[in-house]
Amino acid sequence: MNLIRGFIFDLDGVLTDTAEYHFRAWKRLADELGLPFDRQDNEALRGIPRRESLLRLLKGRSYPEEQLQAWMERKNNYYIEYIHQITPSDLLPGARPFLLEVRAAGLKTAIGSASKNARLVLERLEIADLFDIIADGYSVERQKPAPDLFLFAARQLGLEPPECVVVEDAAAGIEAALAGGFRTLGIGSAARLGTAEIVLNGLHEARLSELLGHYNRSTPRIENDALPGRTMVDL
Ligand code: B16
Ligand code: MG
Repeated sequence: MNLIRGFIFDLDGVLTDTAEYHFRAWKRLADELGLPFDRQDNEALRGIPRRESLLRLLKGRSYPEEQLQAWMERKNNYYIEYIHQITPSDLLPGARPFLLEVRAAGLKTAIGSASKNARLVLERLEIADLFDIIADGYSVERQKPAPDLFLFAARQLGLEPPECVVVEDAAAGIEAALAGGFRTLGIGSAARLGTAEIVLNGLHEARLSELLGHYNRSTPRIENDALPGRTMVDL
């Protein structure tokens, strides 16, 4: 059995909540294009890369590549405008203490985010120095739900997938982690993340010793089949 030696954190939705800023930026573009877009539509874009998000917003209608690029750039400019407002107070509850606890325990830490703006967000949050490596929207071609980004992160850390816990808020991210053979910790609703080994409402509920106790004494497949979406209380 592999002991846990590292944690790979998704960024948006796990360490900070940029979903609101993505919503405002997509909404502004959608309004300009006269397209419907609400918060529910935005929820479905969690963890989904920029291009795929735009295609969903356009509801399958096809446009020339230059037009798509121009709209993506416009949305991203709006998004960057919003994320410049981010400060360390935008870290989600429990994020910093848990990161510090993981590092103090001698475990490795990585970011595994689909976002091309991940570095800027980490700088604004003032936590870039808490990660050994950063895997972001520039690191691999195939995005979540392909496992490539997390495999890239594990390789950079010098670890095997079963030695890493992937912490994710998106179904596409949990799917990617499971496809790569990683251990999984879902953040958010169990309805959305039921295939994760453990699901918590947020990192404020995470207790490292209990999590390690769980991951280090079990194998992922048995847990996934038998105990989908366990909470900290069940451990
Ligand atoms: P960008 P994560 C994802 O980040 C977001 O959840 C998703 O909503 C966004 O479209 C994607 O990054 C791409 O972001 O436009 O900044 O490159 O959850 O993987 O950290
Ligand atoms: Mg996310």
